[in-house]
Amino acid sequence: MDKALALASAAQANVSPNPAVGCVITNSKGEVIGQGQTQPVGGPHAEIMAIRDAAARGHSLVGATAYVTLEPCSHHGRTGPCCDALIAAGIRRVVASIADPNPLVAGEGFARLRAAGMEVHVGPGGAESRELNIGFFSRMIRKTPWLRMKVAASIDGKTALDNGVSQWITSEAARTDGHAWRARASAVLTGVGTVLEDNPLLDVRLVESGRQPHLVIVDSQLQTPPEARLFLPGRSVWIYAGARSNPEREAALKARGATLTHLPNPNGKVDLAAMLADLARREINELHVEAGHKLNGSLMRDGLVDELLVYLAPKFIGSGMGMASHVHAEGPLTELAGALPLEFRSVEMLGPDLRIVARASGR
Ligand code: AOF
Ligand code: ZN
Repeated sequence: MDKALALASAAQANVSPNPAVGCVITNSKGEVIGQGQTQPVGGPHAEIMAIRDAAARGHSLVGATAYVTLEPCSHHGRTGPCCDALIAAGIRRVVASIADPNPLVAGEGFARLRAAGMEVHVGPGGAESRELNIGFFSRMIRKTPWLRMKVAASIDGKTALDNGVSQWITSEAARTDGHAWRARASAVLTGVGTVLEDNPLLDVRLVESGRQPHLVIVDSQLQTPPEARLFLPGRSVWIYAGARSNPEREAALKARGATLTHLPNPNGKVDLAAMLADLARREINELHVEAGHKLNGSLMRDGLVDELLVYLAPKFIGSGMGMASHVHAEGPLTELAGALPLEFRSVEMLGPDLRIVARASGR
């Protein structure tokens, strides 16, 4: 199963909106005779790749065991059911890490395998598989993407100087690592403030990647300039606006290929929770946020942040902007008990910087 998990992990950045799955098939002596991993969307699943691999290597699958990091699917999606392929191949036993939370599968895959007389064992690697596919599980179960907020800050928590200068607080090593996290996300989210200030690309370029995440912009008043650099060939840009319409600007942005959605809250700004639900409907699993202190603050205040990816540079800035502002709707905190509770998941050195992953308590 460790090998199957490693295959799944290697597929992770290429398979959104599908979960990354690995599959290893062994013969009755326990020798590996086939292996595979999920292919980019529309392509074969891990089990099919492993069955094909074994066949290409001339092995019979009769009586074999398949180790797979997710319940084999039982439905006809973009591809056919893996269950049927495993049964047809003559496999005798399936060891799976965890049930598929997709309501179209959700136990039906295991039931079908058992009905065909197969031995099914569920559990090994379950936590790891779920972690690899945390966005997929979030979308299927909570109907909202897994929201990971990336912040680069000085050791005193500043993300920019008072004059807005923020490039570059952290090192090249930290920025490259940031691109690896962008690459595994289904989409990158930013705010129009960042677009106007930095004219960023927000694409994946510092690491190899077979696909570019979609780009989502929170733009209440439709201020995104149609000439912004972020309109890259072949990349989808989704802009969420508030109540105000601006037909001329909308036409210019659509001409650049943007998809526009008005989702106003009662204040006429973007309803962020509704936007996340909409992004889940658009099959966004992990949403990687790189925004300024205002949008960060709104996401925090509304309890929408699942995870923080914080790069800390060994620089002391002293003045300047914090990671997020207006986090507390009631105004500045007067009691520490009101602080948003997090749990540290990991801490690592990247060149001269630190990377800290923290998760909202209970997520
Ligand atoms: C598997 N093995 O490797 C993966 C699975 O549209 P489709 O046909 O590609 O199906 C996508 C669904 O299949 C996805 O939502 C999830 O439930 C499951 N993913 N299942 O047996 C795999 N990636
Ligand atoms: Zn499948």
